[in-house]
Amino acid sequence: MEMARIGVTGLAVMGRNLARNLARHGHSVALHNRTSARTKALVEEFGGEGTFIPADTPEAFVAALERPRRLVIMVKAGGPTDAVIDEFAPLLDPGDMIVDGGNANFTDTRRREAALRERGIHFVGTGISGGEEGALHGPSIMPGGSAESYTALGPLLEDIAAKVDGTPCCTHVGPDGAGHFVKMVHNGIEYADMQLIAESYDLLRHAAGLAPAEIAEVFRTWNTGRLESYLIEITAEVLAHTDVATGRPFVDVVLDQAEQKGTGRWTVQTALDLGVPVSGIAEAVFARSVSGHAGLREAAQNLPGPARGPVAGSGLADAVEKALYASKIVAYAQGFHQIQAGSAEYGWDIDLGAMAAIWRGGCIIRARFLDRIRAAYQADPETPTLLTDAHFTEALGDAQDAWREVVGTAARLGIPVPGFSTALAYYDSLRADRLPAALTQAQRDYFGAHTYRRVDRDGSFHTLWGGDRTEVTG
Ligand code: NBP
Repeated sequence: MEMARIGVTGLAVMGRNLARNLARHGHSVALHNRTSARTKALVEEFGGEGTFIPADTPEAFVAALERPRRLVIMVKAGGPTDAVIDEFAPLLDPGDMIVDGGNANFTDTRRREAALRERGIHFVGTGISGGEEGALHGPSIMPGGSAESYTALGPLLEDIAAKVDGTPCCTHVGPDGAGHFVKMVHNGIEYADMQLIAESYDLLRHAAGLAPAEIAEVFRTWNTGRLESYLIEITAEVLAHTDVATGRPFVDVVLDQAEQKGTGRWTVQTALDLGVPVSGIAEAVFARSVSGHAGLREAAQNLPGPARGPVAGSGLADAVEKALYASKIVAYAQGFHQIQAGSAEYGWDIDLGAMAAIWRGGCIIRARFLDRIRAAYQADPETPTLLTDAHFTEALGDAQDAWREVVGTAARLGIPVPGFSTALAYYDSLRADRLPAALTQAQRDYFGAHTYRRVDRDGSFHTLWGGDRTEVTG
């Protein structure tokens, strides 16, 4: 009987395209899906693309796999993933590998990895970005799990990953949940990037007075420069599109209420637990949340605001480009800070430059810019923040006047720019010689005797606020 090098269970859009990608690269693929109609449909439609071995039952599927077995799960994250693991794990032997390519929460991945490790099974939580098209033509792949499992899986995953300058957008991220953690932060950064692009559009529309088709041209131009990226490219496409039914700009017929669920929210929740200020990602998640509160927005429709009208001057688009680039540097610096903190907390030893390298292609945030980040970590792997890398410091310095102007203009016109504003506030907070946190600490000591530290000597202190205000050691 012919054996398969790898198997995929869960053949909805992602699993199906991943299986096809593997087959197109010459790997024989065993196929399984809870509802076997999907398995049949795949073989009928795409059977000619490579060697597929369809299986109707978990037993037949497992029996079709070469040893050690490589089994990829591509089902809905959460309960379904646990259900599939419970179904398949008893059929596996020590040394076999289960790859979870779904969008799992990294804490679930840590739990599953620990439980399966006890049985000698490698559980490889793997972040996969690039959506449906990426899964078929080359995604960015972020596998966690043991280094041993990567030896067996890496060559296959690198084969099907996107390539940039001949380098696969796939590398072993680190043990247990590291892969899903990095995928989570990737998605958080994606939220921030999209929010900054949305604010740029809003400013060009309502401050510069440009029409969507004109803004599409601005984005097309930006896409030939340092902002070149998939997200900028598709923004131009969307803005240039006209709604067939009404003849209006497509962006004007789409309901302006976004959802925030899953990975963006997890990124912020995890950042709070780790104590990492990812304000750019948080503002992006909150911006979607605000947009979705239709009743709240309706109730606030008549709140007073300034008159809105296009501002004079043709330099606004250039200023917005600078503000966007500077804010983007901040958002990415915050995301990488979170990966650094997660890596330290969980002992993952993640190579930050390698993460930037595997995001250069295949994934939603793919961009020329990521090569700069890779280079920054190559120059100084221990850098506490990307902002102090020479290239980024220069770009921020060059952008800062325009950045402040743009945030000021937005405030004057009543155009919300939470992403731009918070990025600038973060930048100014890090730069500040003194922060008003000193006053905060003093207040806390006043009402709660929480103590404070002093600038001029070690130790903690408390002032007897209710008494004679002498200072005692805390
Ligand atoms: P879905 O997330 O829509 O899941 C559908 C698949 O899960 C089907 O194969 C379905 O089987 C299976 N399934 C469910 Br639901 N419950 C099951 C259970 N209890 N036991 C066994 N199988 C079960 O598919 P998708 O959009 O292809 O995404 C797959 C994974 O990849 C998800 O975790 C997703 O978050 C992740 N992801 C998706 C994208 C994307 O762009 N779509 C990108 C990156 C990652 P059935 O056919 O029998 O109902």
